[in-house]
Amino acid sequence: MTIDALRAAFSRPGTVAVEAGRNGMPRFVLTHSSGSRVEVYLHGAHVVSWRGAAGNERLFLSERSQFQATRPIRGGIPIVFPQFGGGPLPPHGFARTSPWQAHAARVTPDGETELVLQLRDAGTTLELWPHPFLLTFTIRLGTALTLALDLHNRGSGHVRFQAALHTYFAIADIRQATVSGLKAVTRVDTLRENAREKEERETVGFAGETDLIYAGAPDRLTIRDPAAARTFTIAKSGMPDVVVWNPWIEKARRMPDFGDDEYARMLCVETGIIDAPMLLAPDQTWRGITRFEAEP
Ligand code: TA6
Repeated sequence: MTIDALRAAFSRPGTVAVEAGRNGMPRFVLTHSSGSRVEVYLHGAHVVSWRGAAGNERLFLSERSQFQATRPIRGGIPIVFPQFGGGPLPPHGFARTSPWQAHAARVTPDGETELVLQLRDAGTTLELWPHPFLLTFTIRLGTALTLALDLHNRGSGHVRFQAALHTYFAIADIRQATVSGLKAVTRVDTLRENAREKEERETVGFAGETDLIYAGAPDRLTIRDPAAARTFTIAKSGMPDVVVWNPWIEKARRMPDFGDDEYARMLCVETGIIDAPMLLAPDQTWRGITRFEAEP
C-alpha cells in the first residue's frame, strides 16, 4: 500500500499518523494522552523509537543503521523469527527484513493507542521455511509499551520455531548499568562454547563483551541506568528466555552498521523463545507478550 493509502486506512486523529520515514519507508507514529510516543516501520514491523512524556528516548538506534529493504534496522526492537541467531535461515530469521502489512489501528477501551501489523507466509518465506503461518504483532502504547507476538500455525503439520523481541535499550553509560532478576537462572555463555551454569549474581554488570542466554528466566526484570537516573522494568509472559547482550569494543568495530563507540550507549535485553525451539501443533497459536515500563 502507498503511504497515502495507509494513511487513509489507518491514521486516527491525534493517535495514529502515517508518514514517509527514512528513505521514504512507511512509518507509523503512535501517540498517547500521557505524551508517550512510538515510531514503527512496516519494514520488519520494527519499533525504532519509544519516548516518554518528556520526549526522552528510551530505545537505542545506531547512527549508522541502514534503512534498506534487504537489511535489518540496527537498534530499536527487531523481531526475531523463526530462528534465533545463526542457522539455515538468515541470522535471526526473516521477519525483521520482511515487508509487514498494517492490519488495524484503534484506541482501546482503556485509552491506549494500538496498532496491529501482520506477516504471513509468502513465496519468499516458504522458500526459506516451508511452513504456512500468520505472525501478528500488536503494539499498545499507554504510559507503558506492551508488545505481543501471536504465531498461528496455518499448516497441517507441527512446526518448530524461535521468536524474540531483540530490544536495544538506550543507556547513558554501560559501565554503570545493571540487570537484576536473573540470580540462580541457568545461563548459557555463547562466548565460552555455550557453557551452561547458574547465574550467581544478584545484578549483572558490564565490563566487556557479553552475550548470555538465560533459559527459563523470571517474568520480571529490572534494568538500571544510574548515569541517566533511569530504571526500565520488563514484564513478560509466554516468553521463557532472556538474552543479555553488549558487543563491547572489538565486536562493535566489526559491525558495519554500528558506531565504534555506540556500545557504551546501548544494552540489549531480549525476551522470547530462545534457548530451545518451541513445537506448535497445526492450527494452534502461541502468544508471547513483553511489557516495558521506564522511569523517567
Ligand atoms: O542477541 C545477541 C545476538 O545473537 C549476538 O550474538 C549478536 O549477533 C546480536 O544478536 C546481533 O545480531 P545481528 O544479526 O542483529 O547483528
